[in-house]
Amino acid sequence: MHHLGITRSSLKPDHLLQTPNTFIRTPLAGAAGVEFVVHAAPQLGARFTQMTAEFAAGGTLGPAPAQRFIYVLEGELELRAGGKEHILAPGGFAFLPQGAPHSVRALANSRAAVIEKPYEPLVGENSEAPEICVGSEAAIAAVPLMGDEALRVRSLMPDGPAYDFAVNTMTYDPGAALSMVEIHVMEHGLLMLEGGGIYKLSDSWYPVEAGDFIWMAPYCPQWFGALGKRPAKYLIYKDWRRHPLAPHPREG
Ligand code: UGY
Ligand code: MN
Repeated sequence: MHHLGITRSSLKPDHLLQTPNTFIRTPLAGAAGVEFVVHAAPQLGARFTQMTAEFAAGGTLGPAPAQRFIYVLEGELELRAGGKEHILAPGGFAFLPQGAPHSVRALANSRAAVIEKPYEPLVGENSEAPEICVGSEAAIAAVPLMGDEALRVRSLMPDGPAYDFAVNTMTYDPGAALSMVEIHVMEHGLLMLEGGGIYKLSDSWYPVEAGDFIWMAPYCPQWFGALGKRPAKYLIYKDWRRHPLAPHPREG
């Protein structure tokens, strides 16, 4: 089928909208029975990677090159980490600190969002080390954003000085919107999980829907409003709690 070169996908210097009709799958060293759509990577300008991992039953992820966060979209994953075994169903998630031995195996055909980020240790502080965290989104309290009950945030990552990134879900009732255009130093990786709406990125407005991925560079102006008759929900990564002048592991 020909699409005459038409897609909603768009790559600009400070953002990428990547829609499923432009996804290309690739195997990656270390993993078996898994194909990856690499949404964001240093090659794009991002300081983290975000992928969708598509597992055949029995497929396994290899060791992580950095900290790893997994959020199950579909199917069932068996995670072994910290001497325990966990079964992650849709909405289940896990954070594995850099270097934490673990294994991930799909018990059925499965899909998961996988976010990996080189750890930025705290300099000159006797800080605690980040710890393994496994949970389920359904068990996390939803907090209204800036008091707006129609826009609810669930923080999946533990928070505290040891942790250098955050992953949240944001759920918008139909018609709900961010109360302001945000411009901030943190970058974002965003996967639309449900519903849709309009995303403003820099000077462009895009219709977006479940399945789309967005990368926002630091300082990319951003705003979202939900449209339609059902809530819109996305999974969003941001770097967090590190001074912008602190040396980054990739830069030494
Ligand atoms: O956490 C955030 O920066 C979030 N409110 N950004 C966004 O939804 N684009
Ligand atoms: Mn933001």
